[in-house]
Amino acid sequence: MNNPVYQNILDKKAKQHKAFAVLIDPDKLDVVNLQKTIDLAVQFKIDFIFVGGSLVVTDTLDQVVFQIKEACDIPVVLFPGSPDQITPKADALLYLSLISGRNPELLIGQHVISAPFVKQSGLEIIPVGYMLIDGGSPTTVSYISNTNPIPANKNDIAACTAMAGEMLGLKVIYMDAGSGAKNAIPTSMIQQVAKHIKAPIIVGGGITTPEKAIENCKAGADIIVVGNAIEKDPLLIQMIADAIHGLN
Ligand code: 1GP
Repeated sequence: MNNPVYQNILDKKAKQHKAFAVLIDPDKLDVVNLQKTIDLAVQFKIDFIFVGGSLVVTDTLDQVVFQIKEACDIPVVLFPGSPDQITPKADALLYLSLISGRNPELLIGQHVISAPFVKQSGLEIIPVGYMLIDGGSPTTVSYISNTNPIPANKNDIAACTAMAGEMLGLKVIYMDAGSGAKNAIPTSMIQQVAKHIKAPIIVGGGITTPEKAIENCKAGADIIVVGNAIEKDPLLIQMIADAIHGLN
């Protein structure tokens, strides 16, 4: 199979199985805490491990992915904040186009520059329409990307953006309030987007409770991503995993 991770996402969606992705920021975890997170992810049958951050300042990406791959079979998916956050050791790459923004560099510019390098990596490439939604305060992503997020009460803009992304051929839509967002994405916005597209929907940013994860899944999210809250309390992995998988 050429696209095993994407196919895995599609298969889960077809069965209406909701998935949980733990986001690991290579800057934030040392070897011991990373191992603890991996062990919990295995124990509670996490579906995907996303690796990345909007500001990866250390050079540990390779090492982090290597450690995860050595320890488990959970698919490792790169969620890069910039084109240099790529390692062939991962299973797949979320190839992000920041479709909520109007910064040409993040819509296509950086992709052109890094294309040969990305292709050479041999990674499974998953084209993703990345939509930043206002989470109540400026996030690293909005600052670094120099783009405005979609206002949290503009469901129609979110739906039209997602529709356009899907029609352009993007395979997955990622709705993100940004890491550590004060407010997670409103349920009504997820519902509205889900009503208008068939592509799988990833939702993340500011999700800190199992209740919120369930609410988002019911609204139409296919994959829930949690990073920040788990860095603070790794035991949340069990609670959120049980909540999401309890819906399946
Ligand atoms: C951020 O969607 C991810 O890009 C996860 O956000 O760190 O707030 O869980 P949190």
